[in-house]
Amino acid sequence: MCRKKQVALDAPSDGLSFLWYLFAVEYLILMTKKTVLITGATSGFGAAIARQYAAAGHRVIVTGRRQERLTALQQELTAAHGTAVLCLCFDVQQKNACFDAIENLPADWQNIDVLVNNAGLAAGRDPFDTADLADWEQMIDTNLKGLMYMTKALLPLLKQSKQPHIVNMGSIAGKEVYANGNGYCASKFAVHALSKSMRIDLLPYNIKVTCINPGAAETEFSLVRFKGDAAKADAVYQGYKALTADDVAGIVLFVTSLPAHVCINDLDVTPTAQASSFYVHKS
Ligand code: NDP
Ligand code: 8X3
Repeated sequence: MCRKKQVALDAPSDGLSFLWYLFAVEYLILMTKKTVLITGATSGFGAAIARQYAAAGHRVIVTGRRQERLTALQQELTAAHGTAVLCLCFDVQQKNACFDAIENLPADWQNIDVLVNNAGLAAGRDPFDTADLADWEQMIDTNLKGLMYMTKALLPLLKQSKQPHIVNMGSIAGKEVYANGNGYCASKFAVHALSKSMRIDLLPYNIKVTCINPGAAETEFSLVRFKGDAAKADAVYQGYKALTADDVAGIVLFVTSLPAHVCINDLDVTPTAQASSFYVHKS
């Protein structure tokens, strides 16, 4: 809207110059429009991130394992903003599926500027000695290996971008270990370490890397962690105002909208009522 007003104010008056002017404005708009790939966009942070990028005029590629949710999101965003949306349905635990999805991108979707490595989960919250091995494997395969596969697969395309940025969804669980957090905390400590490592190794390519470390946010996270036990999941968010998916999405949009020479490397964000993994003020 603002851009149109600007065109009307500054447009030259003779016909040919006006056409060139329109062409230049369209070109500038195209240059500022990014293509953003978000993993885990069928729920929570990922869906909110896709909505906020679409609302800001960017093109989005949304991924996840639930096709029906991807299709619904695509229809919603196209209807609301006229956004071009590409859905890719696959499991980030499957190495070949990650590489196939990226290697087979349609030609007009290969100019990716931002990768948001968001797909992830906590499975269980049990002491180390009784924790389920399959839960550990799923968390390591998704939160860590899935993130590594997706980043490796996307790097050749990101290196072509003029404004490349990788945003990794860490957690305060990747900064401080808490009781019974074992496998989940380990996976998020690894995300934090990898983010720092990527930041160093990708310096020559001008690729920004940001690790965002949220505290408690009310999404489907706890429902997944407690394997569908809604009462246990709801209890996590009672007695204080947790973060929302939109709060975190706004931060992702913010960190990827900074000037080219500015990079936020690591960002912790918690509800005001939460000081750390250990201290939550509940009423
Ligand atoms: P949700 O459960 O609401 O969303 C998780 C998303 O990850 C879904 O879209 C899910 O899609 C996707 N996902 C999970 N496993 C896979 C897989 N194997 N392959 C592809 N996609 C997968 O949780 P949140 O939005 O809260 O979580 C998003 C990220 O934020 C996670 O990495 C989580 O660890 C992190 N986080 C969450 C916090 C919170 O308190 N909520 C705090 C700090 C970090 P689908 O099931 O369709 O595959
Ligand atoms: C999710 C936040 O504190 O439940 O990563 O681990 S916490």
